[in-house]
Amino acid sequence: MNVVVFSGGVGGARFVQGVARALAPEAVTVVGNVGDDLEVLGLHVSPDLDSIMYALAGVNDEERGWGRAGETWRVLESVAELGGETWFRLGDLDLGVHLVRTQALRAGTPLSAATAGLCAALGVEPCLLPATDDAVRTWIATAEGELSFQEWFVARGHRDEVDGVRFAGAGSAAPAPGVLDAIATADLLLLAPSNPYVSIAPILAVRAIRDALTARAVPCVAVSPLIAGRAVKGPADRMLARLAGGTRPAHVAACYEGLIDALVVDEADASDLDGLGEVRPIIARTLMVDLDARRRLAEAALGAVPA
Ligand code: FO1
Repeated sequence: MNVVVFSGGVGGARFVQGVARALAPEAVTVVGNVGDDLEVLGLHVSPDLDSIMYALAGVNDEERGWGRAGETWRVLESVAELGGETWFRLGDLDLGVHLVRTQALRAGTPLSAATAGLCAALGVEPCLLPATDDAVRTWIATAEGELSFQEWFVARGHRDEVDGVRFAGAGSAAPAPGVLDAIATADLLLLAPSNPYVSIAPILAVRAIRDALTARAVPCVAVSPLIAGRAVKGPADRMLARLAGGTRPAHVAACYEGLIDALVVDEADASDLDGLGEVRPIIARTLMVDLDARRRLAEAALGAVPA
């Protein structure tokens, strides 16, 4: 069974780990969000691609949720001493990835090819593709004005309430090579339990990707990022309450109108399924505490396709 998973960073990466354990690696393609990408200290950083890549390579930092396990911060200390920018923390091991990627991009290598090179070097077997090789960047409308994604998320700790989201560059962005082929040959499409507004929406903002999902001939299953109306981490619950009018499963499903056939919801939400319409609920334990829990959650979503 071939599967394509659309994923953001931390939560999505954990789910992708489960999918990669439930299936043969060559059956899995992950399409990652690039709306969070930014330049730090002159280097191109792709936080969501890296979270997925590190998780699949088994070198991710479990506790922090982003970056590499066993990280050290000597370069950051030196940057701080020199008065450089330290608001976005790049660890020493992580910096190696940003250096190699940035050099490749400056030499004209597309982000998808640079990502493939990094994944191969780290022994990642599933195929990891950026949604696009073009620059799509997420901007957040707040009462303080429009903020770049990482200024809102990291520098300001996503405290500002969100009035709207914009994906600069999405209008003219093309899917990265391999994305549409993977969708066309998939038996199942999965939307990871990532933030619908800032992790999955920037992927779907690439018109040809959204069109391919709308015209799908195979099931598409989303996994809700909320448990009993609360996000495990991050601002997804606050954003849904403000932008979708609530945090029930029906509100999550509404974010993906016309794009999903089933929604995996937590056992805690099993009695709150009104308003799902055509979307079939799949009840599972969605808290991804360890690798077993991630695999079991993936298997619940994969169950949408008869074996
Ligand atoms: N998140 C933070 O909250 N603070 C950071 O300093 C930070 C640095 C960072 C460096 C590399 C990387 O790949 C991710 C990093 N993240 C950091 C996480 C990341 O910005 C967000 O979790 C995602 O963009 C949201 O998916």
